[in-house]
Amino acid sequence: MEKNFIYLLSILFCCAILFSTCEKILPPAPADHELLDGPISGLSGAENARFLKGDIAFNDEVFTTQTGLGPLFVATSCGSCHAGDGKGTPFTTLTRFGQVDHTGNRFLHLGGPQLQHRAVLGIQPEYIPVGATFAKFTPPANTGLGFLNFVSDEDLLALADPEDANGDGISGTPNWVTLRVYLSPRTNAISRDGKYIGRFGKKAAAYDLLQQTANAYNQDMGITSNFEPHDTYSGHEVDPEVSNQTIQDVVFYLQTLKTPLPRNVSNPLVSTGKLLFQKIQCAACHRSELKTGYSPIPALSFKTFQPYTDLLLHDMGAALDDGYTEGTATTAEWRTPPLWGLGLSKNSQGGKYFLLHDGRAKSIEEAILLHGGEAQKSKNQYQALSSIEKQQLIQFLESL
Ligand code: HEC
Ligand code: HEC
Ligand SMILES: [Ca+2]
Ligand SMILES: [Ca+2]
Ligand SMILES: [Ca+2]
Repeated sequence: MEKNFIYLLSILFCCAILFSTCEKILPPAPADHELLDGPISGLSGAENARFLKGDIAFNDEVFTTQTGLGPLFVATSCGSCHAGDGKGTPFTTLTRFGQVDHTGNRFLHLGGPQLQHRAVLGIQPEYIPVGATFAKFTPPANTGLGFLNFVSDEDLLALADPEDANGDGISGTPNWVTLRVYLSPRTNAISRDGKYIGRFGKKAAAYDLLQQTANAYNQDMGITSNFEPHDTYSGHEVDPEVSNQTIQDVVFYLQTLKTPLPRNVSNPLVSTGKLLFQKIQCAACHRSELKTGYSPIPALSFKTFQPYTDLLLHDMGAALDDGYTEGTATTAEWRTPPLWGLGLSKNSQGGKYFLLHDGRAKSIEEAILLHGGEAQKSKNQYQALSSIEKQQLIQFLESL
């Protein structure tokens, strides 16, 4: 009897511990304005249904050997790296390798540019060849991509200043990329020497969301399609393992993912911080406002939005130079990342910040302090702010 009582007590005690630790481990369910996954408003019923189909393919479809996984791969589903469509962590990085000069990638015959460090049973995974330099990439948040996709080339070129004609030390340039055979140029596309303006990926080397998607299936999961039919292991063309329809549904899903909503906008610290952001030149690259041109999706057509990017490449200095090039992007050049959703990025990063292309910055301030090159002057101005002004600027960034 007494034994049983002690037994019961210890069970109760364990439960209490379990519950109290669970409370600490499980964050409270996020409110709607804190969620990134969800469609933009203004979609038709048919468009919403298509969004859902893409959502399922993106988040729920986990590939296995039976459904075509590999033989070389990095992960088994889009959602495993892009959880909740938020930013990923250093545990979900991709590695790409090449060399320091920008003569094209000399390691393509050795599995470049992307490393597949996993393989199905009986196949040797890849390793980084001797002599290759490499960069690590954390997954970006996939929010508001449709808006970025439908900004006109003309608008982007108007933001570029390759020769720094206005002398502010900032010279954004587009990444001019060769179109994959299955891509067609967007409405009113501008081309130079047969190349077009890339806008997705951390070096802006992907032309559009179709390229990004077909490439991710192929390179990240070893899933071939009519668009990217070559098996990454054998190099041979093989039958498609994902349908055109599914790829197009995923593209539609990415295009119609909503934009993060700013929070605490009426807080005076936040509005002062916003003014400082403009004043110390952050907004010269992190452009607060862009607009879309025509889009076949009416909810994306001719809209103004606040992404805090110019989608252009900037030389960020020696500290961020990984010795890896992509398209016309040199080793120290990175595309300005959109800052919308910055304050929410911790939600998908285990409550921590992992910022910059490889997640090396553990706080917003650390990310700013790693800015160099074209952003050196702006960084200096940040360092010259009073500690109260720094707090205001960071509160503004956290409100995005
Ligand atoms: C192994 C992890 C991983 C998997 C799996 C993965 N991604 Fe990504 N994704 C990344 C990383 C890392 C980047 C940044 C790559 C770059 O900058 O070139 C990225 C970039 C993107 C972007 C560009 C966003 C932007 O802001 O430019 C899109 C869109 C995207 N992924 C969609 C997908 C889709 C669709 C799938 C599944 C078919 C997928 N990803 C699978 C890691 C992953
Ligand atoms: C010359 C253009 C330029 C200027 C000026 C600039 N940035 Fe950036 N910023 C970038 C680029 C490019 C990156 C990405 C670098 C990388 O990933 O390695 C970046 C990254 C960031 C990040 C990390 C975002 C993320 O998602 O990882 C933050 C935060 C940021 N900048 C804030 C600022 C602030 C605040 C200022 C003003 C003090 C500023 N930036 C000025 C171009 C610029
Ligand atoms: Ca396969
Ligand atoms: Ca490879
Ligand atoms: Ca300039």
